[in-house]
Amino acid sequence: MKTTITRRALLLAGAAACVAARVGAAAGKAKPNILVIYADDLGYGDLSCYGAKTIHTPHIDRLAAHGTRFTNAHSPSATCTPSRYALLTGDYPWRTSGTQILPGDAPALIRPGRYTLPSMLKQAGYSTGFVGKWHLGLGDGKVDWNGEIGPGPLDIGFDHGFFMPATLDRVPTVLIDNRRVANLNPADPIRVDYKNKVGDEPTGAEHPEQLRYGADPEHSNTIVNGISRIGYMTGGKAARWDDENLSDLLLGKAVDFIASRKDAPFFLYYAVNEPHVPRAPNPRFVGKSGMGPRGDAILQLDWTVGELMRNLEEMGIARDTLVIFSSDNGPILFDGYEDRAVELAGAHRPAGPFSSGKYSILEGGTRVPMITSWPGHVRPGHVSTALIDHVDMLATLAALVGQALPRDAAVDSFDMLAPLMGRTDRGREYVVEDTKLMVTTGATVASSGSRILAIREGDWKLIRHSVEPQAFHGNAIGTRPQDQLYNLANDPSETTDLASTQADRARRLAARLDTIERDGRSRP
Ligand code: NG6
Ligand code: CA
Repeated sequence: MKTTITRRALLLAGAAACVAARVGAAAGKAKPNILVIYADDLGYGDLSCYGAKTIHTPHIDRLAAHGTRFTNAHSPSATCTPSRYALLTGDYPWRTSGTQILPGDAPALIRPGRYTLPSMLKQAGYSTGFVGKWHLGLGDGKVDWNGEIGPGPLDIGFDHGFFMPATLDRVPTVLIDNRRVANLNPADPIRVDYKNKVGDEPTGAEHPEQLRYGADPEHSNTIVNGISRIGYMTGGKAARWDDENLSDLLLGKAVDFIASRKDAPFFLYYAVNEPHVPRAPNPRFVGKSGMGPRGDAILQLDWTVGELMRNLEEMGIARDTLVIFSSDNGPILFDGYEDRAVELAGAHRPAGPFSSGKYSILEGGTRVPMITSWPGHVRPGHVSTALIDHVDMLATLAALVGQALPRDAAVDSFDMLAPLMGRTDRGREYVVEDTKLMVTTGATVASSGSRILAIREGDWKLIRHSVEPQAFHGNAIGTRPQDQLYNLANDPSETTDLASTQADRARRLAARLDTIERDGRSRP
């Protein structure tokens, strides 16, 4: 008798738990694992699921087939640091003046104690990991690469980090394991300088014959693995990454993190490098795209995504994991290195139907591929037209895990959970697009260009006037001394300026952009 009651009680309790779990999920309080895969300079047109014909990305296409693919997703900015800043803080990057492409020795941009995407998830009980490209600054001023490095990811909510300080093309070309450079031999200390040469290692400017491909003056400082970089470094020989194997190494670290945390909810921010310059994919991808190193790097990225998904399945957690795949800014073919990306592109349109790409205020700068997937939760095989921005990730994921945002945090982040799940195509009413150019002086880049903003409301887009240069590394910036107005519904490549024929609309949009800027916040 006793046994029966116990069994019945257990059954009832079990059923109640199931219902509670389902109710919780319906109320947006489920706690899936969250895997954000953030590509670097991948364009809207670079994937076959987004219409690329000459490049095939079967693994990412499969993610899209099982999930929702967005056609109106925007990165917060047309360059890396500002987009990542907004992704992690929920604030528009242009609200803070120093939010621009950072040198490899810049201090931490997101200061300790700041409310961030990882700190929010940590409060919600997640273990929080970061693997890959940082590029958000480290330390308080001058970083000592031979000691404890901080503040950094571990001080803004990540409890684990294995990462590159800045970009593939910037020194120091070493990896940081939590707070210390990995594999550093103390007898061979690292020194870094962005102005003057340190040590006696060859530079690209002095020894172009040692390079695997030529580079422009900004990328012609210290040579590491036959590739000249931005900035000078010496020492740390054993700690330097090996470009061809870096992607595999980071994948291994991402999988290790997942494997060690898979029994409780985890958040992994996996910031891959492909197809950012310098492109040096693993030999198993070389020559496979027919488009040179850039295309081969995209194949490497696709394979990497496939491996991650395979690992999630093998660990039995694919059904409990929300995957969000996107890119930090639009594409660029030539970005300082003569790797023949321009010559070998053929008919490939890296920004798809949009104009320009990275650095640009035109749509190619920030209209990026974005795919979400979570079996049983994200609508499968759906193509969503919802307008959404990576700045929304903080409020959206907070809604998912049931965390309330403090009033003064994530001031531009909107709860886009329903569109993220593919439940509705109603997204934001508007997004603000952003870019900030650099002024180059000799071998150093002095980031002092002005901020260029645009507002997109529905199909309409207003680009605010600016006197910035017209092109950077071959990509049109899209600025003019007067405001420009485009209707993206029938003019996605922004060729017909309607500012004078629709002056009222242009004025109204310009005023709205001014208000969003002046108010200091846009989240209600
Ligand atoms: C620019 C570099 C470019 C790239 C970019 C950052 C020059 C002339 N160009 O300053 O090669 O490194 O910074 O790219 O130095 S991003 O994707 O991280 O924003
Ligand atoms: Ca980038």
